[in-house]
Amino acid sequence: MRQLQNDLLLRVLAGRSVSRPPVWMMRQAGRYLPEYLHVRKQAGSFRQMLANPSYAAEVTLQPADILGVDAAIIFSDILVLAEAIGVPFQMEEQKGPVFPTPLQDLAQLHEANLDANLKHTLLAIEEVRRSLGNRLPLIGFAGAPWTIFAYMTEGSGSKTFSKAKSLLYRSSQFSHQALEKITTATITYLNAQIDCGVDAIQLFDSWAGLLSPEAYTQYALPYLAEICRQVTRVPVIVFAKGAFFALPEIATLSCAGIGLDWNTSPAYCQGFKQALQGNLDPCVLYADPEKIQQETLKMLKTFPAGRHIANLGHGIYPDIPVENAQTFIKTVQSFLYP
Ligand code: 1CP
Repeated sequence: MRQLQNDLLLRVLAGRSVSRPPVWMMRQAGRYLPEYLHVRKQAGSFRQMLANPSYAAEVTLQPADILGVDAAIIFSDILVLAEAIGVPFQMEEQKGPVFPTPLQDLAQLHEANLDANLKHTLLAIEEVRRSLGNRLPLIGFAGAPWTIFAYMTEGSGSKTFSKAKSLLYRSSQFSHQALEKITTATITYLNAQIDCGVDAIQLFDSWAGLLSPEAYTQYALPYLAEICRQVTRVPVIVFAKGAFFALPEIATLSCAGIGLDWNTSPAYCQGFKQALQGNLDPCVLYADPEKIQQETLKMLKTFPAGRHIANLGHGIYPDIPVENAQTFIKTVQSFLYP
C-alpha cells in the first residue's frame, strides 16, 4: 500500500484505528463549484472535459484544494464504460444522458476498449496521481452492472427505468448475458484504474432501489460479488442506493466498505465487518451553518466510532453554496473520537 500523508480513508477501510472520521462527498468534483464551471466553460462541454485528461485532472483536484476533503475521486462518469463496450451516449444539457442506439442485441457489445475513451480517464488518473503525490488517497469508480444495464437498455435517464426493468422479466437470458459482459468489462476497467494509481474503488449502484429484493438478488448481487472477487488489490466500497433490503447480502460480499443513503440507519448494519460510509441528506446543506453542524454531528454519532467514512447520502446538488459544503467538511474534521 502507498504511504500517504493523509491515510484516514484507507485506515478506516482496513479496520485500523483513526482519531476522527475521514470525509469526502459524492459528486464533489461538480457544478456547485464555480471553479468547476469555469473549467467546463473553457473545455466547451462536459463531454470535452471527459475527453481531456488535463481538464479532468484539474477538476478532480479542486475539492481537495478548495474544501480540504480527505480523499479525491477521479472526475469521469459511470457511463464511459457503456460507451467503451459499444453503447455510446450524449449528454444533453437539460435532459441528461441519451443513448442514440440503446442496447437491444448482444452483438452490439464488445470487450472493454481501454485504448478508446477509457484511455482519457486512465491518463487523468495518472496525472492526478502525479499532482497529488502522497498527499491524499485517490478513489476510482465504476457503475454497478445493474445500473449500467439500466442506462444502456432504457436509452436515457428515467425515474422508473421501466423499459430496463421490463427486460429482466421478459428476457431473463438476454439480461444475464448482457450483465455478464458488463461485469467482465468493469473488472478489466477497474483493474486498469488500479494500475494507473487509484487507492480505493467505489461501485455506484445508483438505481439499486428500483429493484425488488428478489430481482436484486438475481440480477444485481451476483455481478457485484464477481467484481468484488476480481478486484482485490485495493479496498472496494459498494454504494447501492435505496437497497436497504439487500444490506445483509451486501455484507457478505468481499468489499471493505458499504455506502448508506440517508434513508438507511447504520443500526441496520450491526455486526457487519465492513466500514460504513454516508449518509447526511444532501438537502441539509441548504440550511444555515448551525443547523448543518448540528445535523452533521448527529449523523456522526449514529455511526460506530472508527468504522465510519463521513459522506453525504448521495451526490451534492449543483445549487448548494460552497460555504455550506465547507461547513460540513470542517464539522467532520473537528470531531475527535474519545
Ligand atoms: O453538466 C455537467 O457538468 C455534468 C454533471 C455531471 C458530473 C459533474 C455528470 C453528468 N457526471 C459528472 C461526474 C461524475 N459522475 C462523477 C465524478 C466524480 C465525483 O463524484 O466528484 C461521478 C462519480 C459520477 C457518477 C455517476 N454518473 C453516477 C453515479 C452516482 C450518482 O450520482 O448516483 C450516475 C448515475 C451518473 C450518470 C450521470 N452523469 C451525469 C448525469 C446528468 C447523469 C444522469 C443522472 C440521472 O440519470 O439522473
